Amino acid sequence: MSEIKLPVGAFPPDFAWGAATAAYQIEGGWNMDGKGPSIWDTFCHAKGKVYEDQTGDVACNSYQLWDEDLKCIQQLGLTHYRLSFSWSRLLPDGTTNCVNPKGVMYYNKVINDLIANAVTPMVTLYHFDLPQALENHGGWKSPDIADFFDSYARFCFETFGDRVKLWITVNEPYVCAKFGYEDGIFAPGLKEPGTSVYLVGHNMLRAHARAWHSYDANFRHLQGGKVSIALNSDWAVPLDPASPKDVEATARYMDFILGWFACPVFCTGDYPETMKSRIEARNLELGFSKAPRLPKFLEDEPNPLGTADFFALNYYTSRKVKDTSSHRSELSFSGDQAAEGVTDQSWPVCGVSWLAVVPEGLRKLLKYIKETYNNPAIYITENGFSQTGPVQLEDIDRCQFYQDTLQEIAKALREDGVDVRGYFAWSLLDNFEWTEGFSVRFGLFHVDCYSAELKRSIYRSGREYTAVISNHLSLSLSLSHTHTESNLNKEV
Ligand code: PNW
Repeated sequence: MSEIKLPVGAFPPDFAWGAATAAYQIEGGWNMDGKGPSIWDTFCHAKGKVYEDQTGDVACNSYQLWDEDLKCIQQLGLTHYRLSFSWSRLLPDGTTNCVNPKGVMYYNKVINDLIANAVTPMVTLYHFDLPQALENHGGWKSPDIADFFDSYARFCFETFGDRVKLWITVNEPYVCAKFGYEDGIFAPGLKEPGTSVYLVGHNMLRAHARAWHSYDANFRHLQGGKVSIALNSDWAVPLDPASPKDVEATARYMDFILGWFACPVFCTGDYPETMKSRIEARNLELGFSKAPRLPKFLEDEPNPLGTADFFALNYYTSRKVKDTSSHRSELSFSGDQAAEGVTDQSWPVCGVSWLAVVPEGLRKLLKYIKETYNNPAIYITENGFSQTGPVQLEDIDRCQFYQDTLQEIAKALREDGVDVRGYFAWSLLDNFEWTEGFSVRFGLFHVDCYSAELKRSIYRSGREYTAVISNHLSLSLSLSHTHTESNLNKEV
């Protein structure tokens, strides 16, 4: 077996080696044991939304097959596992008025099994699956959502925080807001261009800030954990580096994806100037004078500034950016952004068309985050490579991808001095890839979601990742022995 080769000592001894999943994508059991419906149940059950009308009703059936997932985690030798809680499995109507004991039991078992196997859990509270009952109340567009989310978060800190020390409040507010409310391709499937996207993003930041402050004030001194928000970002470079307009558009592109959330949390407590000025200019241009599209953070509630104990980054791909500010367009997010991202001919595409494979973009993005957001501790909470068409367990191109990506992270650590603390491969398992259903596979383990057994089979990339982790751990162990020995010698 060929092996992923990495420079000796490239990663710090306590580096987190993880894999990630999300509740709706793997659990199934959509209406079992008292779980309430979520917006993804509703979205998939309406026909014509998802590839071949597939649903997450069963998915990998991790709700009943957790023991099988645990075996996969053990086989890989992960030090960390990132999972998400299904809000409506714990709180069927979204509120703490009614707690589902079976849901609490399920996640208790998962967490306890992980810890018993020396695997550190990282838990995401919200990965796209809002309880339908809260959607009926106005969902993420309602200002009340921050209260509901805060109560849910407190409930989770109280119930699981004695054992869970790494928390993510919201996964990818950009994707939730843009795909769910602008493009309508994710639940709840609304197409309200140029308006709801900002309101939803804003309420996600408000909800996140509330939950972080709750943790900080009530749980941190007892539990000693860390709380953040997972932000997805492309890496962007100007299409024509000699064109000042493309250069400016590239900065704007980054601000409209990453800065939108990272600037309020890590820099200023407010949205990037580029966003504020572009949206203002477009309002004038289009004669839009209704309520402000980009909401303001109010003085009388917790500000997002400083509400992340580490930087959680999901990176998948890169783009070349061209300026589109002279294009005519209706009210829309992309009209505000006025920057279009295209892929380079030389970048291979894996599986889905949006996923150009650009591992060196990750190193550049890490350096950009270090420089722009005040040198935070960074966990790469998602990164992966998809496969479509016939299943290939000998996924050599994915092996190459992990090899290249880990090399780039090693360079970021050693040459650029970026404080990278861990890496979570997306994903532990092939799973329900949202609008693409089961047609797109990201797993380190293959799961045949069309068969009743839902057997897990390791890909070659899974075996190679295992070797990387075990090489790293044995090296760190032997280094720490030498250290202790030399310390002992000194003391003598
Ligand atoms: C992430 N894009 O979403 C999610 O956090 C995962 O649940 C998902 O399975 C994974 O990436 C792979 O897609 C994204 O089109 C979905 O740019 C789409 C995009 C980015 C992230």
